[in-house]
Amino acid sequence: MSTTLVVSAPVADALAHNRPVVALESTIISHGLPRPRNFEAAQEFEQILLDAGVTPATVAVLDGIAHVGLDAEGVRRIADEDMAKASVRDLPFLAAAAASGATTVAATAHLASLAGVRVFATGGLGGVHRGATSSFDESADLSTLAVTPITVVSAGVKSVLDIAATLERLETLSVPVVGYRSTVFPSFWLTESEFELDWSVESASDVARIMAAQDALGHGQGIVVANPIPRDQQWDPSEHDRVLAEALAAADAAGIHGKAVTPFLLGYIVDASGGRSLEVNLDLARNNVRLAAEIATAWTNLAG
Ligand code: PSU
Ligand code: MN
Repeated sequence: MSTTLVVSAPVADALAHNRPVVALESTIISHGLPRPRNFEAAQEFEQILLDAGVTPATVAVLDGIAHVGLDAEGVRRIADEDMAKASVRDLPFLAAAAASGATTVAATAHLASLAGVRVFATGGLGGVHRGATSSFDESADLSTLAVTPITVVSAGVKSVLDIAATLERLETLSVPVVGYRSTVFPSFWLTESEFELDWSVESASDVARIMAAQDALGHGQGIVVANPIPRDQQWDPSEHDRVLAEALAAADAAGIHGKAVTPFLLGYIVDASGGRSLEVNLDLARNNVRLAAEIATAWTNLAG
C-alpha cells in the first residue's frame, strides 16, 4: 500500500491474524464533542475496545497521510487541533497538501474498508437534512455506505435531520438497516423515532451471519446497525423537542448551510441542553462501541 494510506502495526497485525478490529471516526472527536471531553471520549472508546480484546482503528488524516489506527499522539491531535472535517471527496486534497483532517463516517468507512476493516462504531450517522428538497443537502455518509462493505453501528440519525427521508434514501441505495433488539429506528438521543424497521436482530452473531450472507449475495454495500440507547438513559423527550426547535431556528437565523450545519446544531444543542445532550451522546456512543466489539468478535469467529 502507498504511504498515502498507513495501517498501524497493531491494526495490520490483528487483521493478518483474523483478530477483531473496530474502526472509529474522528469527526465525532474534532467537531462532534466539545473539548476536553472529546479527548477523554476518544481514549475511552479505544479502551472499551481493548478491554473487549478488540483492536481499535481510529481513522484520521494527519499531515496528508490517511491513518487507519492512531497512536496516542495521533488521538491527542484529533482532539486538540483545529482540523478540517473531511469527507471522502476531501481526502485527495488533504493528501496532496500534506494537511490534516478528521474523517466523517463516510471517509472513515472508506479508509477503514480499504484497509480490510469490517466493523465501525460511531454515534450517529449523517443523513438527509431538513429542507433537502431545495438544498439537496444529503450526507455523503449514505452514498458511501452504498459502495463500502462495512458494518456501521450507530444510534440512528439525529432528529436535526429528516429521518424519514434518510431511511428512504438508504432503501434506494440498497443499504440494509437492521435494528439491534428493536423494531423501531432510534433517533440518536431518544430510544425511538416514529419509524419502524423491516428487520431486527437479537445478537451480534446474527449481524455477523448477515454480513457473511451479504458478502455472498450482495454488491458491496455496508450495513447500518441501529442500536437504540436504553430507555432509562435517553434524553427527556419533551426537553429534546424544545431544544431541537430552538437549534433549528438559530441555524436558520444565522444562515448556516452546507457541511457547517451539523457541527453548528450539535454545538448549539449541547449548550442549550445544559450539557444533558452531551451525556446522552457519550452514553450512546459507548453503547455502540461495545456492540461493535461484539460484532467484530462474532465476525472473526465466523471466519476462524
Ligand atoms: N452525527 C452526530 N455526530 C457527528 C456527526 C454526525 O451525531 O459528529 C458527524 C459524523 O462524522 C458524520 C458527519 O459522518 O457529521 C456528517 O456530516 P455531513 O452531514 O456534513 O456529511
Ligand atoms: Mn451536507
